Amino acid sequence: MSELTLYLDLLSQPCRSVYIFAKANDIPFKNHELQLFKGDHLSEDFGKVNPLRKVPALRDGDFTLAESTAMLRYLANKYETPDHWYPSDIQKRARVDEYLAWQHTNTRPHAARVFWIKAMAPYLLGHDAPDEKLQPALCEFINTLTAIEDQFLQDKPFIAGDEISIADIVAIVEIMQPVAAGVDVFEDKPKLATWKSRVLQVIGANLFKEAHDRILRVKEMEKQPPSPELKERLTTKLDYFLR
Ligand SMILES: N[C@@H](CCC(=O)N[C@@H](CS)C(=O)NCC(=O)O)C(=O)O
Repeated sequence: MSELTLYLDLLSQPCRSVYIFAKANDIPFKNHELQLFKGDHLSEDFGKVNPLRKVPALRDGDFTLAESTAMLRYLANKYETPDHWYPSDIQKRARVDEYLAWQHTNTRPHAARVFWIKAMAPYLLGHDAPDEKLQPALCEFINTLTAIEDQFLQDKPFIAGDEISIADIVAIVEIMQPVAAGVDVFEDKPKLATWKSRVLQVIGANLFKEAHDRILRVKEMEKQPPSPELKERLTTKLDYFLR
């Protein structure tokens, strides 16, 4: 079998999904760590792996792939992981696909917006973002959590039913981004908190902790101001979230 390389920066939500899935399934891979803050993804070499210059990226022999959800499906298919991760039953699989499609315009951007406003703004600007920017972002994110509880989980243990799937991994790592910024996401959300415990029970608390180690220490960044180059690069992104 060809050598699998994953290009990852575990500060990134989609990277953590792919990392956790590969590790939880004992899929052998070379971890090519990139540091987005150092601009590693802008190098010529990385451009050959992913011309979109985003992480995660995957190389399997001569084959390269972008987009975390495509990678999760590829790994599940190629390594024939236990069926529950990406079920062969077409209706269960459709449930997984439903969340994977929905999150692109819901959990992912809403969690990212809270993270950027609450954690990245103080780092880049040297002070908190105005509350009138944070509150609507939090509101939007909380509505997303309610939708996950009411529409996706309903009364099931996991998104696709009785067993964990890649949709649960994608959801939990997205939800952890605002947690890292200091938001008490699970307060008043007992259903979500119980679901999180179930997910951790399957993937293992140690793996979850290891994958989230850096992001959960992100507020420590504030002690050291960004370089002018980093500040310029990230401020463009912050402006987008503060729009
Ligand atoms: N939809 C893509 C998103 C990839 C993405 O946006 N990655 C971010 C990190 S979370 C990135 O590489 N950003 C670098 C940049 O935009 O310069 C996926 O799920 O893989």
